[in-house]
Amino acid sequence: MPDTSSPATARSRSPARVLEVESLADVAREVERTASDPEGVAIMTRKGRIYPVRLDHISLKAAPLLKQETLSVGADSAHARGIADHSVASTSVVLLATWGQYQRLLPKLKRQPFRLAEAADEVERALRAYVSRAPRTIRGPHRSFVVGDRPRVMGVLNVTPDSFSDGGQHLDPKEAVAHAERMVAEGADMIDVGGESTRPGAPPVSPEEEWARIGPVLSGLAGRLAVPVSVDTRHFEVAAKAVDAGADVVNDVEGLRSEGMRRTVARTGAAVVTMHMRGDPTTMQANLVYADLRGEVYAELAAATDRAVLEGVPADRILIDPGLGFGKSAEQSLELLLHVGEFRSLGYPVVVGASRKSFLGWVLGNADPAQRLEAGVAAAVIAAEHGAALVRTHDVAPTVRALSLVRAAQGLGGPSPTTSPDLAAPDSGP
Ligand code: HH2
Repeated sequence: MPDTSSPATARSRSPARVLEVESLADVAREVERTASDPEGVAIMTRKGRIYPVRLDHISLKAAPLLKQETLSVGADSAHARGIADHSVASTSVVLLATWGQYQRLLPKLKRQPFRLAEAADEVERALRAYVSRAPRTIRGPHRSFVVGDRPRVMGVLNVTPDSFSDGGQHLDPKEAVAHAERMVAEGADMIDVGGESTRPGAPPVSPEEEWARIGPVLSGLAGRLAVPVSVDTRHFEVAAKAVDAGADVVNDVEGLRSEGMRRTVARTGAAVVTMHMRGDPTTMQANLVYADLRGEVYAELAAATDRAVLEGVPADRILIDPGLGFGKSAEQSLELLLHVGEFRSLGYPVVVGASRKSFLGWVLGNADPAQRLEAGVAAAVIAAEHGAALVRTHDVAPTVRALSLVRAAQGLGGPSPTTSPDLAAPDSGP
């Protein structure tokens, strides 16, 4: 295409405008505004946006077949150059297709050998999960809560002497309860109570010590808050006692790695935030090498949640978190934040904790967590814009105010009546 983008180039009478469309509903609205035939709106909407989907471990036999099938519906798929000369045994693939093309492609793939049927099921599942913006009610043992209706805020209550940004501030149970009430008054939708710092290099705390810190706070909060309480712990003994004391959510920064924790969560009926971290806080920053950061974090969260579901944790009580700053460099945390919407493809509500973290300090060139407020709020806005359901923050009031703008922006369009994102719907269009 010759470059005619200079403003000096003579314009036609009708200047062309590139449209910003994120969802199929956005596409449908733009098509409708042309006063298009109503039947045509649905057909054309399915063509209006490409959903790139990544698959790994596609075999040498399957990849050319996949390419052929995607081309046959007018789409395409990228794979390793070595597939052509058989110099690789398998490849990663990026499918490049519109919704309508997937509607034709997936049934074809389901009839193909070499595990392409399985791949088609996976793609279908990911696409459905990714586009779904339906609110969900999550049931805890004491109360239910809704996510996905608007970006929600989890207020941090660290009852520790050494947390990286607020250590020692809420050690007195009375003060801690007052701080929780203050955060709820500021608009927090959940309070996350923790008794162990998990900052890089933090010394581990025994379950007994941890409970001694948070037990009195949880008792003090019981029956006082209009929002659910979550307990930020790696210890199943602490999680069990906290649920008994009124917590509805277990926030496990070790991502349900421990069998005891999986059993406790299944037995108590708690909801659970499954966060990604390699190693533990003393070791996690020692090895920051990922061949494919987002792919590996995603696959490890998929494995962790699959295992939990197999062992009795209901899928509709699970939330996931990519774990910014936990075994990630600043650049890696930023990459995860900017692509956090991808994690919606797993089908679980996504939690993001960026507040005051060192990757913000890296961007700002400052070492003081107290100087990271605006960047933390910006990170919360980015996460919410990308569809995070819950944002974990120390700075509730400014975050709630900022997210009310995201909520307003996301709510402006509303769903389009003519768009069905159902992949199973027969595709009448070309
Ligand atoms: N970050 C921290 C602790 N818990 N839980 C989830 N789900 N996601 C997070 O990003 C996350 C978390 C670290 O922050 P903080 O609690 O303020 O620090 P410390 O671990 O030093 O107490």
